[in-house]
Amino acid sequence: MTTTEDLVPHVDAQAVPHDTLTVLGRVPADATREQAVAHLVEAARLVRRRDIEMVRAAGLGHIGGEFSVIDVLVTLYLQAMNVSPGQLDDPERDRFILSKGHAAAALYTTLAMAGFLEPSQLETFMQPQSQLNGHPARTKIAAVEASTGPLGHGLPIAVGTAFAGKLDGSARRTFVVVGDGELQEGSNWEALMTAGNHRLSHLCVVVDRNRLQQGARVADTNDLEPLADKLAAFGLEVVEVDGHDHGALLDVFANVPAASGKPTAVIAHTMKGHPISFMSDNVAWHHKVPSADQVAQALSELEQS
Ligand SMILES: Cc1ncc(C[n+]2csc(CCOP(=O)(O)OP(=O)(O)O)c2C)c(N)n1
Repeated sequence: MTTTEDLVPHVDAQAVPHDTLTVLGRVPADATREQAVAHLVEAARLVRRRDIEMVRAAGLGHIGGEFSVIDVLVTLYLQAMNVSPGQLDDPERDRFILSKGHAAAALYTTLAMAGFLEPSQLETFMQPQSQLNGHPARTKIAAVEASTGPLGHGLPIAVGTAFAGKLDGSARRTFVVVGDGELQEGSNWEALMTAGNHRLSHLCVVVDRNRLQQGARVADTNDLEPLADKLAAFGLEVVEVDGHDHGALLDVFANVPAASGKPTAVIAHTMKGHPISFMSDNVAWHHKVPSADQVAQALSELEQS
């Protein structure tokens, strides 16, 4: 990464063209598997379109780690999780926490795609007085279950949430997404130890294993491998999956809680910036803001994807 690439350009939000998000909503209950996957693929494409426009308009954001996690978010909110906009006061709803809170724009866009936010609200992303901060705040958005941003906090909150569900004898599940770079924070391992020890079977920890963090590869910073063995040693049921394969993700999430009674750890192998050619697996795109030409190229690639 060069200093020039890391500069945040000044962007006139009014001058940035954007689409209104087409809201597809949840996968219909009577959809075949093929229809469900097609629905999720199209939703993820639309979410990525809107996300990159939002980041360009705000002049801020974390587009690389947003594009790596969007397929997971869309699969959870549009099909796998038992939660809908009318259900936010239902104690039995499934819970979701985005521990890698810097990917907030991906969460907001997915929430809008699932009907939890008005598409017009997305236009306010990171503007003064907006509810849509650069990191999600539970005091501002009803569908956000936990405020996150400082790495290493969301997973411990999720473990507490899942523990509460267990004490209640509830069937509700708690899903949490952590970044792989984030897993270098020790608080995560304390939380994982608790989850394993207390056999929090209704907890599902998804690791967005894109192998990049801010400004470096994870392996060159503090290597996590052997990650699956470590998670298993902490008492989790470990599954590895292609984090961009909606069908495979559906199967994995349908298996939570695991028959073993252990919490589930899903290592979702993803690519930062996926599927944009100039962003994919490119360390420069952690929080770089695309130029107008780069937005146009990305939108054209998404059109063809
Ligand atoms: C405690 C803390 N330290 C540093 C940061 C700044 N920061 C934001 S994102 C990031 C990299 C995170 O890497 P990873 O979890 O792999 O996220 P991804 O690459 O998927 O975006 C850092 C260091 C932060 N948000 N919180």
